[in-house]
Amino acid sequence: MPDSFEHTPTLAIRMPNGGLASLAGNADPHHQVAIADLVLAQSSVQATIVRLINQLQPRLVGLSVMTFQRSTARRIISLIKSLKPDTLIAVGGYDPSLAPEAWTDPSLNVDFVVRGEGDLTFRELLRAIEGGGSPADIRGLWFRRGDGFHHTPARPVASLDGGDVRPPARGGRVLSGYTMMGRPIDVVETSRGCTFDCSFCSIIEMRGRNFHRFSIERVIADIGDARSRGASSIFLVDDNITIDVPRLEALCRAIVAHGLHDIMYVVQAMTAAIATHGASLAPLMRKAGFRYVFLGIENVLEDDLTFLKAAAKNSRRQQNTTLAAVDVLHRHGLLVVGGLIVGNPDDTRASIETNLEFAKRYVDWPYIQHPTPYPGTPMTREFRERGLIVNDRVDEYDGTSAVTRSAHLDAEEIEFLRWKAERWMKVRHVPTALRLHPGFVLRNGRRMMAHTFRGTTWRSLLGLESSRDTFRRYRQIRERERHYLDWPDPLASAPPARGIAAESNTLHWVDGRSVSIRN
Ligand code: B12
Ligand code: SF4
Repeated sequence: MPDSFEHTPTLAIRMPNGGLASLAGNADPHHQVAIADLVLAQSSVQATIVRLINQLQPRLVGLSVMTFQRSTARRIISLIKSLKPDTLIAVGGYDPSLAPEAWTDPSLNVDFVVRGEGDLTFRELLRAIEGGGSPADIRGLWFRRGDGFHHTPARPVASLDGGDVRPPARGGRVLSGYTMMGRPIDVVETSRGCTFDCSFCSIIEMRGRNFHRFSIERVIADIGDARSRGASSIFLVDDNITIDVPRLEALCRAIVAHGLHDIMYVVQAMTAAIATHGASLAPLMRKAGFRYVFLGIENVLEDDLTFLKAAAKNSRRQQNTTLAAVDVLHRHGLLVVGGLIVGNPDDTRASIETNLEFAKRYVDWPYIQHPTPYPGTPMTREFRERGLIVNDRVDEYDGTSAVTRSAHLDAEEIEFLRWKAERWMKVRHVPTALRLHPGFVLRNGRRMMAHTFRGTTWRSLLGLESSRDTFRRYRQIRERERHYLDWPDPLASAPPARGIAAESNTLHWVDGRSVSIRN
């Protein structure tokens, strides 16, 4: 998908989608697989799709979709079908996995919805298409037959140590330009899953509470493969690599032993694990080339942490570990990307400002979001029950658009508070960014600032208009940015699929149509 969001502007950050390379690596080798990460062609999405479809004449196109990318995905499918009507369409990733009913409307032309991990399901699907087999025998699949969608039992999560899930095939990428502040970047997985159950996170509904590891040898070979293709920066996209700290330490040692520590690593981590093991872990990470650690702080107030069910992963002996984690990382020269969530159901202006103040003082790069009701999360149910969801346009579910209100503040006010404070936190990171990526910052600093402060005019700079006016202009710009291609959304005139009848075999659309589901 081409859709990006506020904290990863494509001017500075364009990362590959790890799921797509994994699918390519797990297709049988005689297939020709092309991977098109459309974030690399954000300003020419339509032309790029037309070119690729005409050149490659694919038998099947698969799309990897997050919830906020739904509308773009529908447009892309419609465009592909107009160019080559016999193309089979598969969708996978978090949104189709957790809201498959959103993909079954006949006007969308989706043939297959792959739920959960796709590596083996997709491999078997290609075999079935090729050999005339029945999709009914493939686990983890919804498929169209006649005018209805049928589904097969869920596929158990893969245990990653047996070699069933083969390494990614990066060679299939047909677009170029992946970057993290000017450094070529790639993504590598070392494990999948998490044993926690934070209420805002999709992981539990996606795959249950479990943790599976790839062998260190495989991870090292995978990093080597990424480096041999030019990567000098790697994002470890594990759901929660800090579930097994001794293994992370072993990985750091192996990175150094194999001379792969000239790469700059970025990783996501849990504050309790870092606070507890940081004294030994952080120096090892630094030695191995880790630089930015994305800390899932979520919130610095206990009531909010309880609501987010994130207290367990952020506490040690009932004490919040955030400050200790930030401190130990800083002492060892690591930079903190601070993941916080503001706008929870009972948040007041003061509680949001406390969190923003914390971010201002302690984190190097803010990654502050609003609670977003993604399909299937416990948090979504709670927001719905309390009647706090004010926006059901899922295209705006990008994490930085507030789509829920709190008991005390409306959604716009919540977003305004974050937006106003966060821009200046980003400015404070400029000297560090200049030190780490001098060429990139010197070349692009002005454009980066223009992006961060979009909506600002001379009038706002001179104080001739209020920051609320600037904010409104920013939101209009952001709204325009969401249109990546000039092609109609096939569902634009029909209401989106909602209202799934829970235990029934028939999905009912709001407009009265229905599709049958076979168990
Ligand atoms: C790493 C990561 C990121 C990285 C992305 C780096 C990159 N380019 O890959 C960063 C930090 C930048 C990021 C940003 C965002 N992310 Co993110 N991210 C993740 C994370 C941790 C892992 C994703 C991953 O790469 N997994 C490894 C790969 C191999 O697995 P996978 O993608 O699931 O793919 C497998 C299956 O899903 C399936 N599959 C996937 N696509 C397809 C396609 C087809 C055709 C088929 C058949 C199968 C299939 O098969 C794959 C192989 O098994 C997840 C999950 C989590 N625990 O939080 C969230 C997650 C995916 N992110 C999410 C969101 C919302 C975002 C943001 C919008 C906001 C945010 N929370 O930061 C932004 C948007 C980014 C953008 N496009 O602009 C949500 C999605 C929820 C939803 N319902 O849409 C998740 C689930 C987190 C959550 N909130 O619960 N993210
Ligand atoms: S610890 Fe991280 S990956 Fe695990 S449930 Fe919480 S937010 Fe999701």
